Parts: sequence; structure tokens; C-alpha cells
Amino acid sequence: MERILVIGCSGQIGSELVLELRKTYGNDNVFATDIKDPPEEIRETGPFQILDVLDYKNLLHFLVRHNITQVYNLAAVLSGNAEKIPLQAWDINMRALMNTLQAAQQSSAKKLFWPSSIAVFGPTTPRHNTPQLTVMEPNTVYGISKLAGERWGEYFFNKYGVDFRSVRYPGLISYKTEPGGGTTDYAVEIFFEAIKNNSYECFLSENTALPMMFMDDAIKNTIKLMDADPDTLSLRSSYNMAGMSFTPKQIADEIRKHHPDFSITYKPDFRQAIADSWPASIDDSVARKDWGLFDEFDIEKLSSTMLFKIEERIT
Ligand code: AKB
Repeated sequence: MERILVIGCSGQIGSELVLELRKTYGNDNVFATDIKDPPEEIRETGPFQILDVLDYKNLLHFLVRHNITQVYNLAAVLSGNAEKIPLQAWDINMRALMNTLQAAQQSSAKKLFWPSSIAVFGPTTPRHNTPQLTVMEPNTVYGISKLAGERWGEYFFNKYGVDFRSVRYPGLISYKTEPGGGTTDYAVEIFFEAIKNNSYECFLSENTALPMMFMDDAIKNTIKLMDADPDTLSLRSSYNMAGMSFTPKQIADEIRKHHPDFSITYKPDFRQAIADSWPASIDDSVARKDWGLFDEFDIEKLSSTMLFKIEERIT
């Protein structure tokens, strides 16, 4: 029987992942933890505890006490926020990962999911249809920490048998919990502002294309990767995950199909340089072949679902 720990359950991915895992593995077998209070639904449906992943002793103790077999470690400082506190962000992102890798090695929680990001690529990477294996020279703190993390994950797999699995998430778009401090956050904010104010001031320029994915697809694929037969996995660093690619202008046009008066203005800030260093689109054929990565949402389905669900929530 699997016993699963999710670290970072109050964040954008964690708050949805916990509920999905509980449907499959049973409420009592999915332990949600964070340093912040979670959404109500997480507390109501199963175990929740405050746990700081940076506290190694407590983490190891938790894994042993609850006979945990799988860990999803989602704790991270995202790209925009990391640029404001570079050394602290490096320290948090790396210690959060190293603690879970070591705790996995020393306990029976051998299966570990850790999210990487399209931020592992940099300005010297081919920008379009970025291959799985290519030049990787990230120039953001977040990207450097994600690339180093991928290398450590693969190292712990080869050296100590930790069953490390990872995907390079594109920007993730959801209506339940808003993201905090990323460069792709505009693609969530724009929908909330469209419903609340019928206008949006975008912090990226109109033609900045980035890879994005709807949260439902991201969660389903994450669990699919964790359930995959280990023999099918040719990579133990991290798999490219493409989703769809669009620009702020394209998403605004899509919103206008539902709200014809919606207006957008552009005021690029420091996050523009981050976005300019990332791929515009990604090739995820290796993940499709190895473990069946798929996606159901395109820009039209994503936009109509976001607008409908946010409107429903607000009204
Ligand atoms: C960010 O913008 O920092 C994240 C990411 C792409 O990893 N959403």
C-alpha cells in the first residue's frame, strides 16, 4: 500500500495534487504538509501537518513515523521572487531538494517527485521546439537551482537507488490557487482581472511566447509519471513537458471572444528578461514515448474553462 507525503500542499500545484492523489490512494494515505495553512478542502479531506522541509530531522522522522513510500516535494521559490533574494532562494531551493533526496535514501520513501522547469534553459538554448537534450546555460537563480537539482536527482538515482522522477513544468494555469512569484503568473492573473475589471496590465510584452499547461493536464501527467513502470523511463534527470505555447496578445484575443470589451496594456518589468531567456516552445516527444505524456487542453478550451470557473467562483 502506498503512503504518500506532499510537501508544499498549500501552493498552486500542491493544493490540487493532494486532492487528486486522495481520490486514488485514499484520504488517509496522502499526508499534506506545508509551512502555511492549506485550503480548507485539504484539511477536511485528510491529514495535514505543518512541516518545514528545511528541518531535516523532522522530515526524516515524519517519513519513518508514517511509513511513507512516496514523496512529492513541491517547495520552491519561483523565478520572479528568486531574483529579488538570490542567495536565500538558492539556499531554500537546494536545501529543500537535498533534504528530501537524503531522507529518501535513509528511509523507505524511495520514490520521489520533484518539479523542474522550463527555466533550466537559457539564452543560448534553441528557443523554438527546444529539444530534450540541448545547450543549458540558465541565467536566473531559479533556473540554475532547477538545473543543479536535476543533476542531483539523477546522481541519487544512479548512486543510491532513489527512484527520482521529474518533469520540466511550463507555466501552469489554474483557477483554484493562484501562483506566487513566477514569470508565467501573468497567464493566470489575466483571467482573474478579466472577470473582475475587464482589463489587465501585463508585465510581459505582447509578443512574448512561453510554453503553458492547464493544471488538470499537469496533475494527471505528474501522477502518470509516478505510476510509470521504471523500466520505461530512459531519463532520470527531468522530462520536457510542452503543453501549448502562446503570447499575452494571443490569450487576450481569446478572452475577447467571450468578453469583447476586454482591454490589455503592456508594461514589461524585470520579468521580461527572464521570459526572454526561456524557450518559446518545447519538444516533449521523449516523455510521450517513454510514459505516455498527453494533453487535453488547448488555448481555446483553457480560456473558456478559466473564465467560466473564475466567474462561477466570484459570483
Ligand atoms: C515560474 O514562472 O517561475 C514558474 C516556472 C515556469 O517554473 N511558473
